[in-house]
Amino acid sequence: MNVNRAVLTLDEFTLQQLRQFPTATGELSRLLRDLALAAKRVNVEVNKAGLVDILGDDGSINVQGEDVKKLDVFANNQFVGVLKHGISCAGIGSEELDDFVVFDDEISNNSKYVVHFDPLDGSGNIDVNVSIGTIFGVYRRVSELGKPCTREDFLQPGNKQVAAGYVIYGSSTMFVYATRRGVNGFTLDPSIGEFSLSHPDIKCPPTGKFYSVNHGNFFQYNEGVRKYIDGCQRKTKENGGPYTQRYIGSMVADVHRNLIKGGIFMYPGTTDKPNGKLRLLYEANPFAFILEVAGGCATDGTQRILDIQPESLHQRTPLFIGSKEMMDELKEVSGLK
Ligand code: AHM
Ligand code: MG
Repeated sequence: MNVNRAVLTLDEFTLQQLRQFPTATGELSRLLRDLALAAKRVNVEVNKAGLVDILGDDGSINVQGEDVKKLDVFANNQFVGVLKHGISCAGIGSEELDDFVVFDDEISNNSKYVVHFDPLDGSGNIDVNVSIGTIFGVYRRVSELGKPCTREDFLQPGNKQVAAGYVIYGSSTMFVYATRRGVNGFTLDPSIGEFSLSHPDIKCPPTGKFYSVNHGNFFQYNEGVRKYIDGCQRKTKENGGPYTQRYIGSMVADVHRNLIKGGIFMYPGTTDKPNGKLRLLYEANPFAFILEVAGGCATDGTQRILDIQPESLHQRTPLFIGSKEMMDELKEVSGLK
């Protein structure tokens, strides 16, 4: 029977991939299935978020604020829960938690992977109905199997990721993940409650028209970055322009658009915050991995994001990421590396 790959579910797809490696254990497929399950649960709550205004006590800013925070915590609990109760993950690092969590039970101690995630990125956007997302990076542990995982497992550079992905809770809900073999996108089909393959083998166009940056910080960027942004505004038909500036303020949505359509996303260091805002382990690294597999690249301005040796769970990094040719031009104009 001929299976139309456009309707393969996420589980079917990962199993199909697995069949090409007869020695594989299926642990990564299970891990992805666990993450997709948590994503579906979060999706249900995110979709109801607007009702808070109707159902809340008095609709004051305070109540809304607390509720938005609760959704962050809810999302975190869902992802921690599926990974802890699954059989593929030895421990996690999360934006929501102060420190790494080592699961330390018999099954988890024999699991191959550790996962970093931001359970609900861009959550400041919830109360205005703008897309938000989940971001994750998966690493093979380096510590001895059979024992609790260690700090060393969590502090590996991004080039050691075996998989990375994101979920976008937008006009539709998508689950996109990359392994070294490719990037594939799945859209949630609400009628069957499954993620179905809608964007096979995603490649980031080598160039595009979108540049995404917080212009409000313009005068806090260094001279090279300002020069590049100035150049983006001056692009004409003659040199690949004109460009369009698009900045949602929700990294998952901004980078997703640029991945599909071609573009560049920047969160540079500022005079106030030299390392910018974004976090290395669960924001920059997963996207850097995905973009590189798709043909793009990512830097902190001095080196490849994926080569940074992490020192702590919540460390921040400047981030420049996107289509290959636009990144080359950024480096040329700004003097960044
Ligand atoms: P968060 O982790 O607190 O949600 O912040 C991360 C978000 C990114 O999704 C987005 O790109 C960035 O913050 C926007 O920040 P700014 O408003 O400073 O431009
Ligand atoms: Mg975040």
